[in-house]
Amino acid sequence: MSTFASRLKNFFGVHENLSEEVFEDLTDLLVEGDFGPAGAYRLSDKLRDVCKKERIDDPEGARRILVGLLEEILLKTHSRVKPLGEILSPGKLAVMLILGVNGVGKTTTAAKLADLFRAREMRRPILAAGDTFRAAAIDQIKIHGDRLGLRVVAHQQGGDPAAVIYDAIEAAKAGAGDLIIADTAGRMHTKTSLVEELKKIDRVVESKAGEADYLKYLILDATTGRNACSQAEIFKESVLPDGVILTKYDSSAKGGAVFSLAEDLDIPVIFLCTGEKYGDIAPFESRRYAEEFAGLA
Ligand SMILES: Nc1nc2c(ncn2[C@@H]2O[C@H](COP(=O)(O)OP(=O)(O)OP(=O)(O)O)[C@@H](O)[C@H]2O)c(=O)[nH]1
Ligand SMILES: [Mg+2]
Repeated sequence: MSTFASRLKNFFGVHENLSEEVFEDLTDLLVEGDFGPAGAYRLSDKLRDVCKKERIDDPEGARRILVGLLEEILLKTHSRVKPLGEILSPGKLAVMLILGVNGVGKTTTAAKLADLFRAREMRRPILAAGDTFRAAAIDQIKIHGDRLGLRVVAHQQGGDPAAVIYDAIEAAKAGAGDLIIADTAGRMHTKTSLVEELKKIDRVVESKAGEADYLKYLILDATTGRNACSQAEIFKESVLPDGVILTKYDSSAKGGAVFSLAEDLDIPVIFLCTGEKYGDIAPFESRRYAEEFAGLA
């Protein structure tokens, strides 16, 4: 259990009844847990209303209601997320574009996804070395390719990333694979040229992929708290992500930002990553996440 989850657990444990103060303190605590202030108020108010209506007067009962309300927030966006086995259309080429700012875990996650979809969905992934910007990025993805025994399509450093992904799609169409997972360079929103480059990659993939499934995953680092929401907001303006993959959830993340992603930005989390190994990735589960956040799991 994360430090924050145990604080939330203890919070309910120390109160004997549900005074007004409890709801006020809960609002503050939710904000500390990376909830947005407006969302934290809304949630506390709703919890107070439900407790009143259902005549719940004990903090443990309130916590059970809270978990239900947290799950409800997630389900607004997560009910449209398909289970792992239905993410990709059978027999169809698929392209996954991996996006995010520097250091969030894009390259590692690209390799994890390749491993997961090969093992669980019998896919034949090709890794596309779309980070042509950073020195050593191409070698890094080639190392993953070697370890996993996967084909890697790469050009020279400084090359056009859209061209790399174009070639990977060509290779797949020629029979080398049926799932392209394209790494990209980390980019900050302040770098207009990189944002423009991203739009170009998106246009090229969109037209080249044709009938293929095309999924854009935004990688967010759970330890960055509310900053993750700002990143998502900015990416959403240039390339709309189909979903988020939340990394480093193992590293004492508080986790409240995920509720804002759903409630304010309408972006669901598709996978949760909990470590550096290939197997440390799993489909996101709303109920479980809500329980863990509230210190119930
Ligand atoms: N603990 C933990 N570490 C992770 C996770 N995912 C990635 N990492 C680590 O985070 C660091 C950065 O990962 P990369 O995959 O290189 O990140 P990136 O976004 O490709 O980085 P740039 O290409 O430099 O923008 C590495 O040390 C990874 O092992 C995770 O889920 N948990
Ligand atoms: Mg990288």
